[in-house]
Amino acid sequence: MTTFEVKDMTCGHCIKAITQAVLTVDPTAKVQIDLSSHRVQIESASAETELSHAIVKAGYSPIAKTAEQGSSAPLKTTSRRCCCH
Ligand SMILES: [Cu+2]
Repeated sequence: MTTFEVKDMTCGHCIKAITQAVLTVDPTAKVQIDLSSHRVQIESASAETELSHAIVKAGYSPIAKTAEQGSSAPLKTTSRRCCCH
């Protein structure tokens, strides 16, 4: 289970975009998103870096939440903003 915090995920469109991005990397992945806490939980055989790259490509800033090291710095996003902005 990989958990990301995605602060710039703000609406249903964001959820759809992120889910699509993850499924592009791994079509068998299970994606659970909690909009109020900005959490994206992914059950996938793919590496965390692959999943986070896919989310970044979709235009968001995922922060990996790993048990060992807490949170890492957000990855640099492209200039594209969330669909709501
Ligand atoms: Cu949105």
